This record gives sequence, C-alpha cells and structure tokens, in this order.
Amino acid sequence: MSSAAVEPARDHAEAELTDGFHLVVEALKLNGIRTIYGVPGIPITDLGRLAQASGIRVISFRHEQNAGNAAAIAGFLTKAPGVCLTVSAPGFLNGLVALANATTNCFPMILISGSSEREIVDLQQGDYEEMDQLAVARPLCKAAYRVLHAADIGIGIARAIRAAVSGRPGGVYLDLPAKLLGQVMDAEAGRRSLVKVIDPAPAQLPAPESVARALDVLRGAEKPLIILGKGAAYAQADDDIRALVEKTGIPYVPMSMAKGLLPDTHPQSAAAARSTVLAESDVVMLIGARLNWLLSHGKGKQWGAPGSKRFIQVDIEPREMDSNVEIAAPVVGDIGSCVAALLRGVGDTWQPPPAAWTDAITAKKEQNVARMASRLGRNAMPMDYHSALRVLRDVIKERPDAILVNEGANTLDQARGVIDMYRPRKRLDVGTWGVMGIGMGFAAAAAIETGQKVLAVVGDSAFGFSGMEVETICRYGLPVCVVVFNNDGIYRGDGVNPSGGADPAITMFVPGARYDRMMEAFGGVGAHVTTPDELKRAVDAAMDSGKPTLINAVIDPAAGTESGNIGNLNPKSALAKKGGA
Ligand code: ADP
Ligand code: TPW
Ligand code: MG
Repeated sequence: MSSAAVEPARDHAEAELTDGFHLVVEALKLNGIRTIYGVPGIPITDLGRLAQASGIRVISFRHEQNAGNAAAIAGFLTKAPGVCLTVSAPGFLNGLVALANATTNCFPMILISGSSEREIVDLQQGDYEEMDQLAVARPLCKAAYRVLHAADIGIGIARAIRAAVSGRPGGVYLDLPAKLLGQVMDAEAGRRSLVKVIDPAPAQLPAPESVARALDVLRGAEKPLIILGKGAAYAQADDDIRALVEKTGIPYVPMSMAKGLLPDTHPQSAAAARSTVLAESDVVMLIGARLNWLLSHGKGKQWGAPGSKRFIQVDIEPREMDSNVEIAAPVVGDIGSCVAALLRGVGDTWQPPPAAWTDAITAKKEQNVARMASRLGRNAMPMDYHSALRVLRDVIKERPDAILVNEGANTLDQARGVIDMYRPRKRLDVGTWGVMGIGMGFAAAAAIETGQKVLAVVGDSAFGFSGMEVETICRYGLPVCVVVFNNDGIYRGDGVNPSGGADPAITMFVPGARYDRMMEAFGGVGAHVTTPDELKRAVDAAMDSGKPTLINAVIDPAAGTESGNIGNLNPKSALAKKGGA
C-alpha cells in the first residue's frame, strides 16, 4: 500500500476518513466530469448513488451497450471523455462493445467497471461475476488500467483521462475492484492524492516544413480536393476550417459525420459530385479522415487512373500516414494547430483552382441535384425512402440546431444523401464500423450534452438493437423524436424463406409492427404515419414540444436494396440457386 494510506492518525481523536467510493467521485468531479452513463448493480450501486448525491448527473440505462454508446458520443461532442459505469463481467462485456467502437471511431471515452476479488479471480475459484476484465479489455481499447489502492485513485483517473483525450482520442478501460471502493484512508491524504489534469489534450503543433510541403503540393494542383472527416468535426476548429476551404477556393467533400462543418448547401461542397471528384482530382487533402474502407482505401476504380493522385493528410496520429497509399505530404498535429498553420501559409494571394475544374464539378452537381429532385418530388404510396426523407430534410432545414442521429442500411444511406446539415457536429451515425445499435444511446446523450432537440432516423432493425432505451428517454424526459422507418425488415420486408418452410425469411420482422406503442407504453407520444404529410405534422409537433416521441413511419417493404449502398461488400454464394439455398 502506498504511504498515504498508512499515515498515522492526526492528533485529534477522530481523524476524518474517506474511502474509495468518495475518492472516485471526487476525482471525477475535480476533472470536470458532469455526467455518468451506466447501469447500476454490485459493486458500483453506491458509487452511482454517491455520484448523484454529489451533483454528478447519473443517467441509468437499460443495457450497458447503450450507456456506453451514450458516453462515447458525449466524448465526440464535448472533447472530454464520456464516462460509462458498469458492474463486473457481463455488464463490463456489454459496455465493452461500445468501448471498442469508441476506440475505432477515435471518440474519447472511459469505461469504468467494478470487478470481483482479485485473489479469487486470479486463482479462478469462481467468484461472483468472475472475470479478468483488465486482460479482456486491453486489446480492445487505447489503454487499460486497474487501481488497487485507494491512494492511487487520483492517479488512475488522471491517467485514464489523459489517455482518452490526448493524441488520437479513444476508449480507456478503468478497472475498480469491489474491495478498492470500500478501502478507507485519511481524508486529508485522500484529498492530496487527487490529480487535476492540466491541459489533458495538449496542442500538437505540426512541423513548419511539413506545412510548407503540403502547401507546395496543394499549390501545384490542377484539380485539388479537400476531404473533411469526423476528426475535423471533433477538433472544433470550425472557423479556421471554413476559412481554409473558402480562402483556397478548393472544392470539398464531407465524410458522413463531418457534414455541416460547412453547410451542405455551401457552393464549394462537391458532395453531390462525389464520384467525379474522387476519380478526377489530382491532389487530395484529407483533414481528420482515414483512407479506410469508407474511402476505398485511397485506391482502385473509385479513385481513377492508378498514380493519378497525390495525398496530403492532416492527422494527429503519425502512424496513420501511408496506411493504405503513399502520403506525399503528411502533416502531423492537432487539426486546430495544423489548419491554423496552413491558413497562415495560404496568405492573401492564393490562386483559386482552375475554373475548368470547378466548372466541371458545378455542372456535375447540377445534373445530380436535378436527378435527386425528381426522386424527392415523387409521392410514392406506400412511402418510399425519398418521399419520407424529403419531409425530414425540411425539418432539419427549419431547425438547423437540432441533432440528427441516423442508423440502418437504406435508412442510413438515403438519409445521409438527402438530409442537408447546416452546423458542425449535428449528424451522428454508425461511424467507422457501420454498427447498428448506436441509436438511442447517441440520441439520449446528444440531448443531455447539448440541450438541443434530437431527431433519430432509424431503420426498424437498427432501432431494435437499442429500442428498450425509449423507457430511458421517457424517464429523463429527453427531447428526442425517433422516426422508425418501418419496412418490416432488414433491408427489405419482402424476404422469402428459401426452404419453403413456415419460418419467416431471416431478414423479416412481424409485418405491420407498431413501434409507436413502445413509446406510449412509457408515457411518451406515439404516432403511426403512412403519408409524408402525416409524417411532417407528427415530427413538427415532436420537435416543437420536445416530448419524447416515436413515429412509426410505414415504408414500402420493397423499396430498399440489400445492404443499402454497400451491397458490393456483401459476399454471395455463386453456388446457391437464385433467391434460395
Ligand atoms: P471519417 O470516418 O469521418 O472519415 P475517421 O474516423 O476515419 O473519419 O478519421 C478521423 C481521424 O481524425 C483519425 O485518423 C484521427 O486520428 C483524427 N483525429 C481525431 N481528432 C483529431 C484532432 N484533434 N487532430 C487531428 N486529428 C484528429
Ligand atoms: C451490430 C448488420 C447492417 S444494416 C442492418 C444490419 C442488421 C439493419 C438494416 O435494416 P434496417 O434498415 O435498420 O431496418 P433498412 O432501411 O435498410 O431496412 N449487427 C451489428 N451491426 C451491423 N451492421 C449488422 C448487425 C446490419
Ligand atoms: Mg428496415
């Protein structure tokens, strides 16, 4: 045990004491943690209770994965680690999915789990909820720590916070054995053991020569393109990013969660000509976006002729450079510092890109926008994705501060294309893994962290992964309007059992299900709509009132396509009979 814990009692008869529970709460408060997302139980019930008693907002969920997703997106929205608190083994494992997802997406998060007796766990003697949680967590997160002595709680939490937010943000696991929480020590020594983390995510300035190199490459471009990723949204360098785009005049494409960093209606947005600009650009500057599967790894057909591209990459993680293709000009540092340096280098005499390039993009955009407009103009009955999304596009246009949460397959892909975003960090979705189940956790945390109204547009399958949290949304009275795009299934609602047997097709749900009644069951508002007008009225009412609402929007079961826009990634058996086994 460290010396602080065995300090002799002071002169007065009853030395003031503290314990692990209090030290954890005090350490979190000292570091500005205002909210904890979790599920209570042995051994952390009293920890949550004490946190609540001392002014931290403790949001109890129905499943740890949703609490974890809430914490992760809180981290994305605030740049401070979102905290998720769970019980041992099963609760920990439920939360671990969200921790791994946070790490994959570079969101700062701390999963704090209670754990069983080390002595018993390590001898595998079958303790209550026995598991070597630290070992399980380690490969799935950025850092993992365990605290064994009350006097080390301050340091443990300081390390967790720093690991989560510094450098490339990510998920951190903090293991708190039950015995630690009950450990008693002198209160004054306890207070002194706490650490307030100074400058948890220090600025990382790019090397001046890397900035000069990047500007040289950019200056020599005939057909430059900027790609903004969710790292750029996370960085909260909104004004400088906008200034860099506008001063250089370079067309840009936002990745999904970077939509709204500049308004999607910005004249330099090339989103509506995405395939053209990816294929034809000669220099691409990535800002907080990785060349992973979402960008076809920076090579292949989508990127035009082999060797036609030079990349500039701005990222805080040096090892991201050359991960998939050669990066001609790596700029390593935090995006705020890097973009500010680039902006200084651009100066006031920058030549905009050749008109041949920007005119070609504008022409392509106009073509695609007109095509989209005709699809959006149709009034399909039953509703297809576009007729329903036209309405939701208008809802967000009228309320640009609202936060949009989006998951599903077709529901995701079509909504991303149709719903314009106008402000930074307003679009939250399935991220790098394309994971289902972020919906209600993200929606709850978005409402709590920002105080804004939330519109969650979710497929009926996607919704099912976190649907029980409508109770949580009702319980805390959160201003969340959930629109379930109900097409009776995964991708489509007209699947056929290839065996001809009585079981439904594997992609099918109960036809005509009434998800709206789930919200009503907990005192929220339910609505069942079959037309765009009904949908608009119901969403407007929800967004105006801020009452927890679930709108069951009936979508044509035949409107979707398998796997949405990424059917190309879905392997198909060449040996199976068409439509069958
Ligand atoms: P998207 O999915 O939008 O393309 P990714 O998640 O692939 O975005 O990429 C985000 C990138 O942003 C990561 O490589 C991460 O290291 C980087 N990043 C995150 N925060 C910062 C920051 N503050 N400064 C610089 N880079 C950052
Ligand atoms: C954790 C696989 C990708 S998309 C999807 C599943 C199950 C649901 C699509 O149906 P939905 O949308 O939501 O009704 P729509 O409009 O196309 O009908 N498990 C996890 N993550 C993923 N991505 C899957 C499964 C999947
Ligand atoms: Mg569906």
